[in-house]
Amino acid sequence: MTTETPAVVDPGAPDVLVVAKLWPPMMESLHASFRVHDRIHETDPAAFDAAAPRIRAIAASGESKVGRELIARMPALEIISVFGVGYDGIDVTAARERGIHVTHTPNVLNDEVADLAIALMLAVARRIPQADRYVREGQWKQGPAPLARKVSGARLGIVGLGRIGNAIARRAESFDMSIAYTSRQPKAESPYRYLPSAAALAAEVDFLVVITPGGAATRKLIDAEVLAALGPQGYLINVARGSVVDEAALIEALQNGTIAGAGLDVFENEPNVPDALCALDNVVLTPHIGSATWQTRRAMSDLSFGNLQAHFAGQPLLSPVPQ
Ligand code: 8YV
Repeated sequence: MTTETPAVVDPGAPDVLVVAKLWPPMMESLHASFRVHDRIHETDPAAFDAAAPRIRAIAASGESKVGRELIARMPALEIISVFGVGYDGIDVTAARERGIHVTHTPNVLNDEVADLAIALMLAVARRIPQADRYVREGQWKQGPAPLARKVSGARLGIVGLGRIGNAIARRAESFDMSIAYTSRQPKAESPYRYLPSAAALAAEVDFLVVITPGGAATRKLIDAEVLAALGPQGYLINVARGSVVDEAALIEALQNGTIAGAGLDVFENEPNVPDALCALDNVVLTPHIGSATWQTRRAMSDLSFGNLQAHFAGQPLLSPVPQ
Protein backbone atom coordinates (compact mmCIF):
# COMPACT_ATOMS: atom_id res chain seq x y z
CA MET A 1 0.00 0.00 0.00
CA THR A 2 1.35 3.41 -0.86
CA THR A 3 -0.23 6.67 0.19
CA GLU A 4 1.56 9.04 -2.16
CA THR A 5 -0.18 12.28 -3.00
CA PRO A 6 -2.38 12.11 -6.11
CA ALA A 7 -1.00 13.75 -9.26
CA VAL A 8 -2.66 17.14 -8.63
CA VAL A 9 0.44 18.30 -6.77
CA ASP A 10 3.22 19.95 -8.76
CA PRO A 11 5.56 17.06 -9.68
CA GLY A 12 8.45 19.25 -8.51
CA ALA A 13 6.92 19.68 -5.05
CA PRO A 14 9.20 18.50 -2.25
CA ASP A 15 8.67 14.99 -0.88
CA VAL A 16 7.71 14.81 2.78
CA LEU A 17 7.60 11.73 4.97
CA VAL A 18 4.85 11.91 7.58
CA VAL A 19 5.90 9.78 10.56
CA ALA A 20 2.78 10.14 12.75
CA LYS A 21 -0.97 10.01 12.43
CA LEU A 22 -1.28 13.77 12.09
CA TRP A 23 -4.39 15.93 12.52
CA PRO A 24 -6.41 15.65 9.26
CA PRO A 25 -6.44 19.42 8.47
CA MET A 26 -2.63 19.41 8.81
CA MET A 27 -2.55 16.49 6.37
CA GLU A 28 -4.74 18.46 3.96
CA SER A 29 -2.29 21.37 4.06
CA LEU A 30 0.61 19.00 3.43
CA HIS A 31 -1.17 17.27 0.55
CA ALA A 32 -1.80 20.64 -1.12
CA SER A 33 1.87 21.62 -1.21
CA PHE A 34 3.99 18.46 -0.98
CA ARG A 35 4.28 14.94 -2.27
CA VAL A 36 3.21 13.21 0.92
CA HIS A 37 4.39 9.76 1.98
CA ASP A 38 2.23 8.91 4.95
CA ARG A 39 4.05 6.54 7.34
CA ILE A 40 5.32 4.37 4.47
CA HIS A 41 8.52 3.72 6.45
CA GLU A 42 6.31 1.54 8.70
CA THR A 43 3.64 0.26 6.32
CA ASP A 44 5.40 -0.19 2.98
CA PRO A 45 9.19 -0.73 3.17
CA ALA A 46 9.54 -1.13 -0.62
CA ALA A 47 7.79 2.19 -1.28
CA PHE A 48 9.95 3.80 1.38
CA ASP A 49 13.16 2.41 -0.19
CA ALA A 50 12.08 3.94 -3.50
CA ALA A 51 11.06 7.33 -2.08
CA ALA A 52 13.75 7.78 0.62
CA PRO A 53 16.40 9.37 -1.64
CA ARG A 54 13.91 12.11 -2.64
CA ILE A 55 12.52 12.90 0.81
CA ARG A 56 13.45 16.43 1.88
CA ALA A 57 11.22 16.87 4.93
CA ILE A 58 9.74 14.93 7.81
CA ALA A 59 6.46 15.93 9.45
CA ALA A 60 6.29 14.49 12.97
CA SER A 61 4.19 14.78 16.14
CA GLY A 62 5.31 15.45 19.69
CA GLU A 63 5.29 11.71 20.38
CA SER A 64 7.20 10.68 17.22
CA LYS A 65 10.46 8.77 17.32
CA VAL A 66 12.88 9.90 14.63
CA GLY A 67 16.19 8.25 15.39
CA ARG A 68 19.63 8.38 13.84
CA GLU A 69 18.98 5.30 11.68
CA LEU A 70 15.82 6.69 10.12
CA ILE A 71 17.50 10.03 9.44
CA ALA A 72 20.41 8.18 7.78
CA ARG A 73 17.99 6.54 5.34
CA MET A 74 17.15 9.96 3.80
CA PRO A 75 20.25 11.57 2.24
CA ALA A 76 18.30 14.59 0.94
CA LEU A 77 16.58 15.37 4.24
CA GLU A 78 16.62 19.09 5.09
CA ILE A 79 14.05 19.66 7.81
CA ILE A 80 12.06 17.88 10.52
CA SER A 81 8.94 19.79 11.53
CA VAL A 82 7.35 18.64 14.79
CA PHE A 83 3.63 19.23 15.36
CA GLY A 84 4.10 19.65 19.11
CA VAL A 85 6.33 21.49 21.55
CA GLY A 86 8.16 18.39 22.80
CA TYR A 87 10.81 16.95 20.51
CA ASP A 88 12.39 14.42 22.85
CA GLY A 89 11.77 11.64 20.32
CA ILE A 90 13.84 13.37 17.64
CA ASP A 91 17.58 12.73 17.51
CA VAL A 92 18.45 16.42 17.23
CA THR A 93 22.19 15.66 17.47
CA ALA A 94 22.02 13.35 14.45
CA ALA A 95 19.98 15.95 12.56
CA ARG A 96 22.40 18.78 13.40
CA GLU A 97 25.40 16.72 12.27
CA ARG A 98 23.82 16.71 8.83
CA GLY A 99 22.69 20.36 8.96
CA ILE A 100 19.04 19.25 9.10
CA HIS A 101 16.75 21.83 10.72
CA VAL A 102 14.36 20.81 13.51
CA THR A 103 11.32 22.93 14.34
CA HIS A 104 8.52 22.61 16.92
CA THR A 105 5.39 24.48 18.10
CA PRO A 106 6.17 26.36 21.33
CA ASN A 107 3.86 28.92 22.99
CA VAL A 108 0.70 28.23 20.99
CA LEU A 109 -0.24 25.39 23.34
CA ASN A 110 0.82 26.90 26.69
CA ASP A 111 -2.70 27.85 27.76
CA GLU A 112 -4.20 24.55 26.72
CA VAL A 113 -1.74 22.33 28.57
CA ALA A 114 -1.86 24.60 31.64
CA ASP A 115 -5.67 24.43 31.60
CA LEU A 116 -5.50 20.64 31.54
CA ALA A 117 -3.03 20.53 34.44
CA ILE A 118 -5.46 22.56 36.55
CA ALA A 119 -8.40 20.47 35.33
CA LEU A 120 -6.64 17.23 36.34
CA MET A 121 -5.74 18.68 39.73
CA LEU A 122 -9.36 19.64 40.37
CA ALA A 123 -10.69 16.39 38.89
CA VAL A 124 -8.57 14.10 41.05
CA ALA A 125 -8.86 16.13 44.28
CA ARG A 126 -12.58 16.88 43.97
CA ARG A 127 -13.25 13.39 42.55
CA ILE A 128 -15.17 14.78 39.57
CA PRO A 129 -15.27 11.53 37.52
CA GLN A 130 -16.39 9.59 40.59
CA ALA A 131 -19.02 12.23 41.38
CA ASP A 132 -20.31 12.07 37.82
CA ARG A 133 -20.65 8.29 38.09
CA TYR A 134 -22.35 8.71 41.47
CA VAL A 135 -25.14 10.71 39.85
CA ARG A 136 -25.46 8.54 36.74
CA GLU A 137 -25.57 5.29 38.71
CA GLY A 138 -28.33 6.57 40.98
CA GLN A 139 -26.19 6.35 44.14
CA TRP A 140 -27.12 9.90 45.18
CA LYS A 141 -30.55 8.61 46.21
CA GLN A 142 -28.83 6.51 48.90
CA GLY A 143 -27.01 9.53 50.36
CA PRO A 144 -24.39 12.19 49.66
CA ALA A 145 -21.13 11.41 47.85
CA PRO A 146 -17.92 10.99 49.91
CA LEU A 147 -16.08 14.20 50.77
CA ALA A 148 -13.11 15.29 48.68
CA ARG A 149 -9.95 17.40 49.10
CA LYS A 150 -9.78 21.21 48.86
CA VAL A 151 -7.53 22.64 46.14
CA SER A 152 -7.71 26.41 46.77
CA GLY A 153 -5.02 27.53 49.16
CA ALA A 154 -3.06 24.26 48.87
CA ARG A 155 0.68 24.05 48.18
CA LEU A 156 1.66 23.52 44.54
CA GLY A 157 5.03 22.27 43.32
CA ILE A 158 5.95 22.58 39.65
CA VAL A 159 8.64 20.36 38.16
CA GLY A 160 9.91 22.41 35.20
CA LEU A 161 9.17 26.15 35.28
CA GLY A 162 9.24 26.84 31.55
CA ARG A 163 6.58 28.44 29.38
CA ILE A 164 3.84 25.99 30.37
CA GLY A 165 5.00 25.74 33.99
CA ASN A 166 4.63 29.50 34.32
CA ALA A 167 1.17 29.38 32.75
CA ILE A 168 0.19 26.76 35.36
CA ALA A 169 1.63 28.93 38.15
CA ARG A 170 -0.35 31.99 36.98
CA ARG A 171 -3.57 29.97 37.08
CA ALA A 172 -2.69 28.53 40.50
CA GLU A 173 -2.22 32.07 41.87
CA SER A 174 -5.91 32.69 41.32
CA PHE A 175 -6.58 29.61 43.47
CA ASP A 176 -4.52 31.25 46.25
CA MET A 177 -2.04 28.38 46.10
CA SER A 178 1.49 28.81 47.40
CA ILE A 179 3.84 28.01 44.54
CA ALA A 180 7.29 26.43 44.51
CA TYR A 181 9.26 24.82 41.72
CA THR A 182 12.31 22.88 40.76
CA SER A 183 14.29 23.06 37.54
CA ARG A 184 17.92 22.62 36.50
CA GLN A 185 18.71 26.19 37.61
CA PRO A 186 16.80 28.67 39.76
CA LYS A 187 15.08 31.28 37.56
CA ALA A 188 16.38 34.67 38.70
CA GLU A 189 13.28 36.46 37.44
CA SER A 190 10.77 34.08 39.05
CA PRO A 191 8.74 35.16 42.11
CA TYR A 192 8.28 31.51 43.15
CA ARG A 193 10.30 29.55 45.68
CA TYR A 194 13.04 27.31 44.23
CA LEU A 195 13.88 23.87 45.57
CA PRO A 196 16.96 22.05 44.32
CA SER A 197 15.41 18.64 43.54
CA ALA A 198 12.11 16.96 42.78
CA ALA A 199 12.28 15.08 46.11
CA ALA A 200 12.90 18.29 48.09
CA LEU A 201 9.98 19.94 46.28
CA ALA A 202 7.66 16.95 46.72
CA ALA A 203 8.26 16.98 50.49
CA GLU A 204 6.89 20.54 50.71
CA VAL A 205 3.77 20.40 48.54
CA ASP A 206 0.26 18.93 48.29
CA PHE A 207 0.15 18.82 44.48
CA LEU A 208 3.23 18.04 42.39
CA VAL A 209 2.74 18.96 38.72
CA VAL A 210 5.23 17.58 36.21
CA ILE A 211 5.78 19.74 33.12
CA THR A 212 9.42 19.26 32.20
CA PRO A 213 10.68 18.12 28.78
CA GLY A 214 11.07 14.38 28.23
CA GLY A 215 14.27 12.68 27.10
CA ALA A 216 17.30 11.13 28.73
CA ALA A 217 17.90 14.00 31.17
CA THR A 218 14.53 13.58 32.90
CA ARG A 219 13.90 9.83 32.50
CA LYS A 220 12.21 8.46 35.67
CA LEU A 221 12.94 11.73 37.49
CA ILE A 222 9.79 11.09 39.50
CA ASP A 223 10.78 7.84 41.19
CA ALA A 224 9.84 5.95 44.36
CA GLU A 225 11.86 8.38 46.51
CA VAL A 226 10.04 11.44 45.12
CA LEU A 227 6.67 9.74 45.56
CA ALA A 228 7.51 8.82 49.17
CA ALA A 229 8.44 12.47 49.77
CA LEU A 230 5.12 13.61 48.30
CA GLY A 231 3.44 11.46 50.92
CA PRO A 232 -0.01 10.01 51.66
CA GLN A 233 -1.77 13.39 51.36
CA GLY A 234 0.01 14.32 48.12
CA TYR A 235 -1.17 14.18 44.51
CA LEU A 236 0.90 13.80 41.33
CA ILE A 237 -0.19 15.45 38.08
CA ASN A 238 1.72 14.60 34.88
CA VAL A 239 1.12 16.60 31.69
CA ALA A 240 4.72 16.26 30.44
CA ARG A 241 5.88 12.88 29.16
CA GLY A 242 5.26 9.41 30.53
CA SER A 243 9.01 8.83 30.52
CA VAL A 244 9.50 11.39 33.31
CA VAL A 245 7.66 9.20 35.85
CA ASP A 246 8.64 5.69 36.93
CA GLU A 247 5.23 4.20 36.13
CA ALA A 248 5.78 0.96 38.07
CA ALA A 249 6.79 2.93 41.17
CA LEU A 250 3.78 5.20 40.70
CA ILE A 251 1.36 2.26 40.51
CA GLU A 252 2.85 0.83 43.68
CA ALA A 253 2.61 4.20 45.45
CA LEU A 254 -1.04 4.57 44.41
CA GLN A 255 -1.90 1.01 45.44
CA ASN A 256 -0.19 1.32 48.84
CA GLY A 257 -1.44 4.79 49.72
CA THR A 258 2.12 6.14 49.61
CA ILE A 259 0.51 9.07 47.73
CA ALA A 260 -3.16 10.11 47.72
CA GLY A 261 -3.80 10.12 43.98
CA ALA A 262 -2.71 11.09 40.48
CA GLY A 263 -4.00 12.90 37.41
CA LEU A 264 -2.21 11.59 34.33
CA ASP A 265 -2.39 12.73 30.71
CA VAL A 266 0.75 10.91 29.57
CA PHE A 267 2.05 7.36 29.98
CA GLU A 268 5.23 5.37 29.48
CA ASN A 269 3.95 3.31 26.54
CA GLU A 270 1.08 5.22 24.90
CA PRO A 271 -1.59 4.32 23.95
CA ASN A 272 -1.15 1.35 26.28
CA VAL A 273 -2.10 2.19 29.85
CA PRO A 274 -1.40 -0.53 32.44
CA ASP A 275 -4.52 -2.35 33.67
CA ALA A 276 -3.26 -1.76 37.21
CA LEU A 277 -3.63 2.02 36.69
CA CYS A 278 -7.09 1.69 35.14
CA ALA A 279 -8.20 -0.42 38.10
CA LEU A 280 -7.41 2.31 40.64
CA ASP A 281 -10.06 4.64 42.04
CA ASN A 282 -7.63 7.38 43.08
CA VAL A 283 -6.49 8.32 39.56
CA VAL A 284 -7.92 10.39 36.72
CA LEU A 285 -6.60 9.30 33.32
CA THR A 286 -6.78 11.25 30.04
CA PRO A 287 -5.42 10.12 26.65
CA HIS A 288 -2.65 12.71 25.99
CA ILE A 289 -5.11 15.54 25.33
CA GLY A 290 -2.99 18.42 26.65
CA SER A 291 -3.13 20.32 23.36
CA ALA A 292 -6.23 18.66 21.95
CA THR A 293 -8.71 21.43 21.20
CA TRP A 294 -9.76 22.68 17.78
CA GLN A 295 -8.31 26.11 18.50
CA THR A 296 -4.90 24.94 19.66
CA ARG A 297 -4.51 22.17 17.09
CA ARG A 298 -5.26 24.77 14.39
CA ALA A 299 -2.53 27.05 15.79
CA MET A 300 -0.09 24.13 16.02
CA SER A 301 -0.89 23.08 12.48
CA ASP A 302 -0.37 26.60 11.15
CA LEU A 303 2.99 26.85 12.89
CA SER A 304 4.20 23.38 12.00
CA PHE A 305 3.16 23.77 8.36
CA GLY A 306 4.43 27.36 8.35
CA ASN A 307 7.89 26.12 9.28
CA LEU A 308 7.94 23.81 6.25
CA GLN A 309 6.65 26.56 3.98
CA ALA A 310 9.22 29.03 5.28
CA HIS A 311 12.05 26.56 4.77
CA PHE A 312 11.14 25.71 1.19
CA ALA A 313 10.59 29.41 0.40
CA GLY A 314 14.12 30.15 1.64
CA GLN A 315 12.77 32.24 4.51
CA PRO A 316 13.77 32.16 8.20
CA LEU A 317 12.17 29.35 10.19
CA LEU A 318 9.31 30.42 12.46
CA SER A 319 10.17 28.29 15.47
CA PRO A 320 13.38 26.22 15.32
CA VAL A 321 14.18 24.18 18.43
CA PRO A 322 16.64 25.96 20.72
CA GLN A 323 20.38 25.49 20.12
C1 8YV B 1 1.39 16.27 20.75
C2 8YV B 1 2.68 17.00 22.63
O1 8YV B 1 2.33 16.79 19.91
O2 8YV B 1 3.24 19.23 22.15
C3 8YV B 1 3.61 18.14 22.54
O3 8YV B 1 4.78 17.93 22.88
O4 8YV B 1 2.96 16.00 23.18
C4 8YV B 1 1.33 17.08 22.01
O5 8YV B 1 0.90 18.36 21.81
C5 8YV B 1 0.10 16.22 20.06
O6 8YV B 1 -0.66 15.32 20.78
C6 8YV B 1 0.17 15.77 18.62
O7 8YV B 1 0.45 14.44 18.55
